[in-house]
Amino acid sequence: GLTACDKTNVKAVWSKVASHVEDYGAETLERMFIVYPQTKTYFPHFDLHHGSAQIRAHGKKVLSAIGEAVTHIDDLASALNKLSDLHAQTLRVDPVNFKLLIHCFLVVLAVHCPTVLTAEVHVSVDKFLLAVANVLTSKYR
Ligand code: ZNH
Repeated sequence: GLTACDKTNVKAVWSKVASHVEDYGAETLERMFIVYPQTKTYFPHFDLHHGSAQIRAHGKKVLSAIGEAVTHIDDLASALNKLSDLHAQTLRVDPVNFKLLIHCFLVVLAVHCPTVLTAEVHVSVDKFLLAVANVLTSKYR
């Protein structure tokens, strides 16, 4: 599980991310679609070109949801309950894709917040995002 130190590290990172959720979210998704094109199959109804308003809006939603999870880091299961239902019952995103999204987000953090993302903080953020992904995929069966 997440240690007290992990939680402190994640909150410190989020203080840098919170005012950029749309930009960082869009960049995360754009990287994911380019580097792992199989992830595009979940978005047949989206305009996936560079600068797409749909990508920006969706990126903002995803990172805002992660921000909510940071706020409720001690109770991820209830904070993400509705999103967990949506991903399990309606979207049915293969869990492997969460790792791809997490990887792309870590790259975005490394690009935009290089001084914050020490190896130790990287570990904490990775653990936290895996915990979020575990909740979102916990109702699959
Ligand atoms: Zn998801 C949706 C979050 C992952 C796919 N998402 C969504 C939303 C949110 C989210 C917030 C919105 C909801 C509403 O509207 O209500 N996700 C999220 C998160 C994560 C995720 C936080 C991680 C961590 N997803 C994911 C992945 C994928 C996805 C990996 C694939 C690849 N999602 C999705 C889809 C959708 C969503 C498809 C729907 C969209 C539209 O709009 O249509």
